[in-house]
Amino acid sequence: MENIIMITTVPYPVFFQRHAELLDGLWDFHFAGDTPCAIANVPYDDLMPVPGVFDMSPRYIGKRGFAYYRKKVLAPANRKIRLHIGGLGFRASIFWDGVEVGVDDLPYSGMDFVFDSGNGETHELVFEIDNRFHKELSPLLHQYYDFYCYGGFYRSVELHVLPDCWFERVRVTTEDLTTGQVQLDIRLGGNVPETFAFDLAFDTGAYKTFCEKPVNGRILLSLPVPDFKLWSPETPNLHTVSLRTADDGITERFGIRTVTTGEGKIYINGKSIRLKGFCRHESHPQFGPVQPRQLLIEDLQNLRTLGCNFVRGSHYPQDPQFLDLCDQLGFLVWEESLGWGNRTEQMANPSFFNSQVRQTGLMVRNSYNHPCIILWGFLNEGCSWEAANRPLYEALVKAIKEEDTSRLVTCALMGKLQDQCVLDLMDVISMNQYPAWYAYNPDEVRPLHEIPEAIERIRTAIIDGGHQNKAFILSEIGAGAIYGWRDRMRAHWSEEYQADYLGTVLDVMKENPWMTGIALWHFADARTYTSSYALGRPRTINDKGILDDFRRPKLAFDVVKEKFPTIN
Ligand code: ADA
Repeated sequence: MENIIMITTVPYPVFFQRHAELLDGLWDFHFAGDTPCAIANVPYDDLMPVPGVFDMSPRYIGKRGFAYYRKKVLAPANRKIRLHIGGLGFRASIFWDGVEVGVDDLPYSGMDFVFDSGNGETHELVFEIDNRFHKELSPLLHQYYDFYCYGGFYRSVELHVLPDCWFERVRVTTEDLTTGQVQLDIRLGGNVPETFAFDLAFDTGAYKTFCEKPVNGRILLSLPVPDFKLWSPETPNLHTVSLRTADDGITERFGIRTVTTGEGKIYINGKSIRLKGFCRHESHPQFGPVQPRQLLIEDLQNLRTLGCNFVRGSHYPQDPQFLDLCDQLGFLVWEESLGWGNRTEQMANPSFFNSQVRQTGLMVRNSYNHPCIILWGFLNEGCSWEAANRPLYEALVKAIKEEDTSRLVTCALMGKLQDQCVLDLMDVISMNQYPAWYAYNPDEVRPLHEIPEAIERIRTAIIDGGHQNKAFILSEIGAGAIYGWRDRMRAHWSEEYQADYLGTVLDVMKENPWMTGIALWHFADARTYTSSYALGRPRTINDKGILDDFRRPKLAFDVVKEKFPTIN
């Protein structure tokens, strides 16, 4: 059979030769509030789309509690079923024909559940979604986070019917840039035979048959990719590898590239590069975290126009659709697991600690084949200056390195560099700073001079601490601007102040080549908390975006667009 790569609407990996169905569409819906329903007696009285967040729809806006989604699905009797959830929030109990088959308790994470289909061909799939804040049940999300925490399906849901022995994933790791040799780490599931025969093809090449002996369900193969082309930001060449048996098939997409660091720089394929970009929330004023392709394309067009080569996916595992596009368009990505300003009390909580370790390892497994990802991060602005919290940082670095030693590890620190107790764990040092916004001197109207002073203090601390051989990323810096607010005084909240602010930041970056990278905070305005903290967030929006939430450019857009290309 020709090597047919199914062009599906879901991101890679693509499965073929098995029944793989997208369950997106309209589901039966009922919102129950604080009192959960018995699964058999849910009074469905509405419809809701998947993907979609019910708490942004007018009837349920802002509501928190138990929400029930139901869909009738067809699946053959007595087969293994794989349910893939692209990402939801906060948590969901999953029921198949009234029986609980799993709990998805990792917001924004792609998760798989494998279970038996049971008798009959028509089945009832129900999700009981809970979007309430709860320290034990949902330890990864908190009301005080500076981004709104939605309830519903953030990404697509797929249902697969599995063969007796199936392909889980195939991880592809670059081994040699000169020969195009890659390592294939083939992961199998189900009843794995002692000897496993399969066909393998790169790109649209001919299939070749292999017969290997799996060890613990894994097969490692090192093979050169025929007619290989390297992946880089300038030449984002991608390859695919397809594996098939008589009753299953998988196509993974990958890029042949290396990312390394040394002497204070980051190298792609041995060539040093400076990272110029933005932090980006998955957020839209009407659809929340659900991202139609149109939005993804528009955001990446804007980033390209701004002269960016880099995106920090803040502050959670990213939509694989977005990562696929970054692969194709040659953007470099920092992907991080979910965390925001977590303090010692949370880090000591076993439920939080374990959820952090689980979601961080899962993020790496899910995103492993994206060449765009060069940095793994976690615990944004966590309490990294108290030694008591070091064990969690050590556990997260371990969770990453156990899955992937081909990329760099960092995390966005806050506070003073001198106070940190985790720098030795980081391949790259990253810090968030907001001089002249959360200004040091409240008596000044436009304290822009604080920007070069703050960056010079960081430089001094790096040298004094002996860290000058580590690359440094200014992982956040920015100022708020209310879209449409123009002010002759060019003071806080005006578009003018933000334009002057970011212009100053990029002038400083241009004069300081030791700054390996920058991620301005942030790309587009995004809804945030609706608590008392909101007094610092007009309209409950984090409006430090260079575009507003509808992607309308502010004055600063043209300033950054002019300056980024001059920084090399
Ligand atoms: C922090 C945080 C961001 C955002 C920013 C701000 O650095 O990491 O998510 O909250 O501050 O706007 O103050």
